Amino acid sequence: MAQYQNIFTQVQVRSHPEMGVALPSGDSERHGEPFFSYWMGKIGDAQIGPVYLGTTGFISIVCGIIAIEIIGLNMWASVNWDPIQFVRQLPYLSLEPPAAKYGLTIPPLKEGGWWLMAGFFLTTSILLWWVRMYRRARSLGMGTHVAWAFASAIWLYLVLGFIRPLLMGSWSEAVPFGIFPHLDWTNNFSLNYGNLFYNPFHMLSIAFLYGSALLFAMHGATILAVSRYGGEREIEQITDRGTASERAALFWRWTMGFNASMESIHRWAWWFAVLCTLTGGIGILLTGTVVDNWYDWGVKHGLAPAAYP
Ligand code: 07D
Ligand code: 07D
Repeated sequence: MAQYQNIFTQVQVRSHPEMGVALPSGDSERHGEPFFSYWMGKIGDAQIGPVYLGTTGFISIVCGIIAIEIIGLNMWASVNWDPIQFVRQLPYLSLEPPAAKYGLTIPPLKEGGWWLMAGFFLTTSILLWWVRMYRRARSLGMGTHVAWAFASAIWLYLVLGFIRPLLMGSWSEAVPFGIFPHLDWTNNFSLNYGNLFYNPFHMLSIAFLYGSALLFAMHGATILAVSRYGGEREIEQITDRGTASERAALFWRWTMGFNASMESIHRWAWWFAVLCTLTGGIGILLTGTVVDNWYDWGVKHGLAPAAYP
């Protein structure tokens, strides 16, 4: 019985490496000699590789490396090229966007120019990675759901660092590159615009964030709980509902009267995740452009009390 109370993967497949389906003509070759890793097998598939690199993948990685290089070297320069201080202070170091006086113009390198350049390469890298995901899915004859979910995250990223700063007329509105500095930015953003908690889109985003975690926990737990009946073989369970799927459904109908289906649970998950960053991006876009103070907005619309007691 105990072996079914599993939270780590129990089964590792070992055979000849699976090379994958033939790719359409025009696609590049896959790279690397596949090998097996016991420890990766504990958390996923034991087979590593081959990897598809392709043109967009390659340019994306190059742009990503350039961005990280610019950010890292600027941070290192800010501690006078002291390697020990660089490591010690890394979480606090920052590459800041240009000052407000530069608006949307191109500032001198040391006063935000490097930030602009890093942002350009990071964004190019992320967008090309999106293209790669879309194209790889197409080449495999899959739907493009992963790419569209990623697009929702990219939407929030672009609102934070590009679209909203454009609308506000200044790069200074954008997020700095840095571990704690970007948290300070987040805190200041909320303070500057009258408490983000009163922004209904922040509320929606939080509900979808928490909802995503809840759904993920429920789904993960349900499938593990019926894995003794083969419940993790979800595809078979959709077309031929075996005892695992039936029990999983019955469990939720017993406990809360309603159950998602083997198919619909994944739509629930997709929509919750996508809506988290989609609504979030709307909330950030409205801030400072349409609404200057969310607390005042809340008072006006009967959401917040007029004065704290
Ligand atoms: C677990 C998948 C793996 C991804 C990881 C992130 C980098 C950055 C640093 C080049 C869930 C890799 C990190 C490549 C390297 C430099 C300087 C995803 C998983 C492990 N944040 N944020 C983090 C980013 C924003 C906020 C951590 C990115 C907004 C708060 C990490 C972006 C606001 C907290 C990080 C971004 C905001 C964090 C862990 C982009 C509002 C935390 C992330 C591109 C949304 C937490 C010290 C994680 C923390 C944290 C990365 C944007 C708020 C460094 C790349 C501006 C309140 N953020 N963040 O696990 O511990 O994601 O911070 O938009 O408390 Mg952030
Ligand atoms: C950042 C999407 C972009 C990421 C991309 C990934 C790489 C790395 C890595 C190779 C995360 C690119 C990846 C480059 C490659 C490797 C390893 C998604 C991102 C494209 N808030 N808040 C949210 C809560 C407060 C504030 C969302 C809670 C305070 C601001 C979320 C609380 C103040 C912003 C959320 C709380 C404040 C947010 C983010 C509680 C600060 C945003 C959703 C309990 C004092 C963002 C509308 C997300 C947003 C956001 C949660 C409090 C400020 C739901 C639970 C009041 C400025 N907050 N918040 O998925 O959308 O982010 O707001 O107090 O911008 Mg908040």
